[in-house]
Amino acid sequence: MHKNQNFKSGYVSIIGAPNVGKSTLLNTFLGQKLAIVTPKPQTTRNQIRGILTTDTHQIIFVDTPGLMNPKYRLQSEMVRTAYGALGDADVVLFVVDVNRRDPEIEDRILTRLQRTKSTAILVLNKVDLVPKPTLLPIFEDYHQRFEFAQMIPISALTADGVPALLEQIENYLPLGPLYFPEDQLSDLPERFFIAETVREKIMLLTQREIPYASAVVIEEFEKRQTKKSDEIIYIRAIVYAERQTQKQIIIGKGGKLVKRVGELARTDIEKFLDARVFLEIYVTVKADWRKDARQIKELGGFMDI
Ligand SMILES: Nc1nc2c(ncn2[C@@H]2O[C@H](COP(=O)(O)OP(=O)(O)OP(=O)(O)O)[C@@H](O)[C@H]2O)c(=O)[nH]1
Ligand SMILES: [Mg+2]
Repeated sequence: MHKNQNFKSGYVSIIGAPNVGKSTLLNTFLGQKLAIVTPKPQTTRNQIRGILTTDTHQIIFVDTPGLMNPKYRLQSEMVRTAYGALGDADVVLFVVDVNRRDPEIEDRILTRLQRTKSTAILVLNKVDLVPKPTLLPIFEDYHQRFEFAQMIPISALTADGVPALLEQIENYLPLGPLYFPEDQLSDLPERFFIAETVREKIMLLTQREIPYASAVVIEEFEKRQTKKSDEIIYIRAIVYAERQTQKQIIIGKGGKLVKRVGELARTDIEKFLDARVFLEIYVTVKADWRKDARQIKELGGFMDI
């Protein structure tokens, strides 16, 4: 399967504060929606690996949870998970939002970067939101604080600058084998992405604490034949809330909200699986699951996959 002796491959970790556009960037690199994206911070809870293979290289991108000051157990697990992606990275993309900077978190991340051997590239994201001249002092500032291999302005949303960034990443990749079959998009199971899709819709349709107190587990995922012997994929998702009141809000009046979650999620899942889907969603309560290490593993589930 080795294409030629100049073939390059490696791990590229995407880190940064919450909401800076890390998951959007992963999706733009892949040209496909893999990681969920919402306007709310702390959307991503796990390492999301996406594989990009061309004739000359294979890159395993690792999207991570936003780095923050953790206030409860789930958040400390998210931070641990994010820093965990620094270890084996050949290249680290440190993503910042040029429109909204967070000096305290950035300082902490730079201190961590000092200790890694990986090539560090500064990615100035969301340049579509600011006038060009405002970028110059930002470049200057980072230049003083850390020796980045490159500093590259992009818009993950419009893909502006992303091809140039990809070219730089390729430059810093080591020679290496094809780690995964060339048509493989991720090494994570389909169930994970299905649960994430349902969680994305809940995050989008609910407010305040509910987006953060919700978790989704896929209990059943099975191919079935309908009476007309068409094939349909039957999926049962369980949504966990921390309180009875949250559960009621997620269900909504007459089941209206959960129905909408189901409709939106099903459309995305059908696209993702390229199949017809029957999606059933149950909502249940698991009090304070975000504070309990074992439950975080079960419901947030995938911390170590
Ligand atoms: N205007 C603009 N918006 C962007 C850009 N990149 C991302 N966004 C928006 O920023 C918000 C957060 O994007 P995400 O990709 O979820 O950010 P993230 O860094 O993965 O966030 P966490 O998972 O919470 O750490 C979403 O509303 C995106 O649409 C960009 O280049 N320009
Ligand atoms: Mg994210």
